[in-house]
Amino acid sequence: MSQRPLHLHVPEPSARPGQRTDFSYLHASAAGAMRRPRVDTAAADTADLAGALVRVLHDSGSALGPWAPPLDVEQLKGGLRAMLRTRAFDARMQILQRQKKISFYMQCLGEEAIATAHALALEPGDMCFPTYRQQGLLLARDDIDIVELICQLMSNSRDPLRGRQLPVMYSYKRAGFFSISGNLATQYIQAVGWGMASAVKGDTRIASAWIGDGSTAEADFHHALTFANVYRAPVILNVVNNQWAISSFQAIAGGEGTTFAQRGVGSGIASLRVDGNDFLAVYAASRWAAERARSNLGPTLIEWVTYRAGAHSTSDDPSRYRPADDWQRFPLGDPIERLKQHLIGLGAWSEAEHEDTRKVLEAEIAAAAKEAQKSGSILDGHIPPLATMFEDVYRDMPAHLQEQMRQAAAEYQCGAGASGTQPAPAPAAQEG
Ligand SMILES: Cc1ncc(C[n+]2csc(CCOP(=O)(O)OP(=O)(O)O)c2C)c(N)n1
Ligand SMILES: [Mg+2]
Repeated sequence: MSQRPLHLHVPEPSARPGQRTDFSYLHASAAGAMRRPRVDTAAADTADLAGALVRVLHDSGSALGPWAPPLDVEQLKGGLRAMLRTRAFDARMQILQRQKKISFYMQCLGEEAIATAHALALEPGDMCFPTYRQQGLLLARDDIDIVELICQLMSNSRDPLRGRQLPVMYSYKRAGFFSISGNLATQYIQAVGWGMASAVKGDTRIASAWIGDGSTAEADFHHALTFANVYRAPVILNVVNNQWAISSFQAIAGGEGTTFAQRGVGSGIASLRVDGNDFLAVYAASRWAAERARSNLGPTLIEWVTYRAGAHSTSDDPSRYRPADDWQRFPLGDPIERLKQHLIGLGAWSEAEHEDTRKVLEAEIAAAAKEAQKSGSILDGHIPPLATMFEDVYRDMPAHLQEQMRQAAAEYQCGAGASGTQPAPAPAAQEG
């Protein structure tokens, strides 16, 4: 028997700055190669789909195989526009953060297809429980005022959340967008609970839960899978595997040697591993999962394979821990470029139209940012009145809070309900 000392295995990415990542670990299947089972398939029968990669868009731009969805040209153009809008929004907000008008920002660069195509696959009334990287769920819609979104980011006097949430942690009940929590993974079990409640009430609305690769290491992820499986909750369990959790490679959360989708199969849940940079595959898999949930066939876990092209947040510098050319070399490419090539291949789009659309969207967002700044920013202290922090918890404010509000008003000379300039700007947020 061996007497050698024991040791642990600590997973490492294949490359660090200055080296070249070996992306063979992704095990990407060919476009069109994976079968599309009936929606009432048994969880165990999805094992092959949880280990491979469902893809529709070929490098040539053609849509291949049984997952190719029946979207018409106008819907495809709408999807491309939603992705371009999301990217333009992120780019502008990144600049505003560097100008110190926003304390903190998180981009979804390179991941735009996931939220925007998923939004197209849901029905009004369904409820998403997103993370901070699904702004595409909101930006894909025309009924969300982007000026209001920017006011939230600026924590200014028109911020609908009145400065109580970190920038990017939006809340839009009417758009089926549950308040984002800074405590990772909590929303996963809440989504399952919401879906169960919908079933208990005999409603027809389904839930969609969101989590990142790193956050699947939280206990809430596993609790959510157990409840979703046991009660066949009407929920889509999205896992966005963008390869990184700040500076931790996805293998550290358990993605080495197995996939996140395979965890779903092991928990008795039908699961798919899907190319998250392929707008058509994202839409098709989301529809498949939504149909299962709506037909009382239970939950579906979908691992979206993508790449976090930007920094984790404005507080992060990825050049310290990963090769700078990773995104250029990422085998699943850029979701916008891929859908663009598909539309050009169909004869429904051109480089010139693409450029024009990009410019129009950039102008729309620049104008919205200008409008939002009229309500101030953290630079000039035009933040919601201090007194508002005592409101909205109790219908009738208890005496001790009334007293604290009075003391705060005396201290800062800003009466209850008064609006206007605060004594000192809020310090810049430093969240991960
Ligand atoms: C419970 C908890 N632990 C740690 C953090 C700090 N934190 C914020 S984001 C993040 C990384 C999450 O990575 P992942 O789940 O892969 O999502 P991604 O940022 O890649 O979209 C960490 C560790 C937190 N907010 N909450
Ligand atoms: Mg991640």
